[in-house]
Amino acid sequence: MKKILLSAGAGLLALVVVSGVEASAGHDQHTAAAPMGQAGKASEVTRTIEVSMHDNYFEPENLSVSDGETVRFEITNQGGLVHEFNIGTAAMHEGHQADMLMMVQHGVLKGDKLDRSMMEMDMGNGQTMKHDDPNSVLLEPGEQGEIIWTFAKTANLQFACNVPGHYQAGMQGEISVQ
Ligand SMILES: [Cu+2]
Repeated sequence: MKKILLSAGAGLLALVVVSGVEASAGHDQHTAAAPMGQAGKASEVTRTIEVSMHDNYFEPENLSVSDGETVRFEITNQGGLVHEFNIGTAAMHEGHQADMLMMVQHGVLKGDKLDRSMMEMDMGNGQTMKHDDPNSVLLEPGEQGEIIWTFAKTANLQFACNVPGHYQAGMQGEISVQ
């Protein structure tokens, strides 16, 4: 069976949404329908939201945005562990948790450290464990990241950390799109 190694986030999302099957690499989020919105342009940003990540919760706890709004998220990891900020539906987060578990099993993600050189390595099947999709950032303690996202009306949209155990511990919040 062909098993996906972290095409992660949006690439995975497009394929999951469209076909409901496991993806084989491929980043076709630009061609596939993207019902939850899409990567936004800096020139279209109308609001900046600061998000801080802790062990194991987000601040703020929930978000409210408008349909069509482009938001810049400035994300800071203030915790002592690696955390992710990922925009997706509940089903997408569940799928991404399997990818992140693989990152832990391969030693790419170790508690408070990310082996970024290992994320670039070919896993022997032409795929890598890269984590570079536009709907997600993965940060070590103290690191900062940014996402620019244009929202579309979506059911069950959430921001979440899919590092194993963190979602279940409470690292998830609702994004209501008005
Ligand atoms: Cu986390």
